[in-house]
Order: sequence, then C-alpha cells, then structure tokens
Amino acid sequence: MPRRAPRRYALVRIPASNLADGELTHLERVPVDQAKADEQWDNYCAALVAEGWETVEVDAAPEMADSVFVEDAVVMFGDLAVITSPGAESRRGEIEAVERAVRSIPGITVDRISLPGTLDGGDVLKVGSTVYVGASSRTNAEGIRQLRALLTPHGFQVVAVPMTKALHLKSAVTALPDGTVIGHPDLVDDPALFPRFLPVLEHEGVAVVELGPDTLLMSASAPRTAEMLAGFGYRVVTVDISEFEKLEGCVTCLSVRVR
Ligand code: CIR
Repeated sequence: MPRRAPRRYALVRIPASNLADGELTHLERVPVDQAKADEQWDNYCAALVAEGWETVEVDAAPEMADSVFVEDAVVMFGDLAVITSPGAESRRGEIEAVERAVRSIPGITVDRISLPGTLDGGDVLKVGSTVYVGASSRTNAEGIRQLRALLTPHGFQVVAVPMTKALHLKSAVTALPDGTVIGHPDLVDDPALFPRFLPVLEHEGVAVVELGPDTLLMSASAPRTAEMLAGFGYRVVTVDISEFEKLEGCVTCLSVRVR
C-alpha cells in the first residue's frame, strides 16, 4: 500500500463565473445564485481550515462551469494521485490544472486514467483497502479496468457497483470513519453490495467528509442525518451548499483531501 505521510491538505477550486451552466443529469435546472455560491464556497473552505486542513487552490477556470467540483478530477490513494478522465466532455479540460496543483504537494506520485477510459472521482469510494467504483453514466468499463490495474499492485481491491439512480456513486453513498457505508435507498441500486449499510433519511445526508477520526463535514440540508450521526458520537460540522446541490454537487465534491 502507498506510504502514508502526515499531511492535511485540501485541494479546492474557486467557482467558475458560469457555474449556473454546469451539467445536470438527474435534476431539473433551477436558478443558481452566483454570489451566494461564492459565499458558500468561502464558508466551505473556512470550515476545512478551522478543522486543521491547509487549502491548496487549483488555478481558477472561470469558463469551466463544473470546475469547482474538484473531486471528480483526481482521486488520492495515500501518496498516489490518480488523475481521472472525466466522463462529461465539457469537463475534460479541468484535469490539467488539477494535476499541476497536486504535483505541487511534496511526496505525491501521479498516475492517470486515459481515454477511451472514463472515470469521475465522484464514482470512487474508499473503505479501508476496498475501492468501490460506480459504473455510472460518467465512468465506463475501460475506466474501471484501468483503475483496477493501477490499484491492485498497491493492495487495493476494486469492486465495481452499478450506479443507475444517481449521478455518481458518492451521490448515493459515502462511508463513516468506522467503514459503515451510509446511503439513501432511493439512490442506491443494491445496498446489499456493501457489507455494513446504514440507510439515511435525507438525500443530502448521504455525503459525509471525514475531517478527523470523529469529525464529519455535512450539508446543512440534512439535519436529521446530522442528528443521527451526532448520536453516534461524531462531531458534525455543517455547511450550507444549497447552490452547489442545485447542480448535483454535494459536500464531498468540493474538495480533495490529501493526507
Ligand atoms: C456534473 O454534472 O458533473 C456537475 N454538475 C456535478 C458534479 C458533482 N460531483 C460529484 O458528485 N462528485
């Protein structure tokens, strides 16, 4: 498995000025308030910093509507950064600056998924040494094959799961620090694919970002899920990301943690 160095960086990318034109697959387009989105992004970054993460800004891409969703462009496995091959053509230009940013972090090695393989980072969920990959409208068989070939030598097991009800795997499920997979039954093709699956009550509640062993970042749109997880002994930090949720974004997609 790749070496794990003590690091706490978070890659982020300022919202594009045409954010409202972002891709939509499962949601109807509704007006996006750009000023509010910018403010929400500032607050999201501030929450990371307050929890001890140093933000590394990827160069702005003012005309790439979905570039704020930086999670889709790179996936970290310890010291290994896998630059993805975005499934939406409109997003393929995002990866170059993300690669530059990730290379600026000491100790990182870079590999990549290449066309005709496509893979979005939002389809990749790590739970210990298991890497679940959503076979979604964005991630194809060749992308999954390439990821498996890259990760198997590092001791990871890549498990493909069907993803037909949501944009990305992580729009449907994420994992708690103890490895429990949380998700919404409406969005998951087959919960039985996950050894320990916990259903949540709100669609936005499926997304948690582990900021520390007992600290979770969540959307303010999922108060009942936040309350449930607080009841499990987690400290829950919430951020309002309503403008990004209108574009099928969630709390995980706005940063990539490099640990
Ligand atoms: C897209 O359709 O690509 C963007 N509008 C939303 C991407 C959200 N990313 C993610 O869930 N990982």
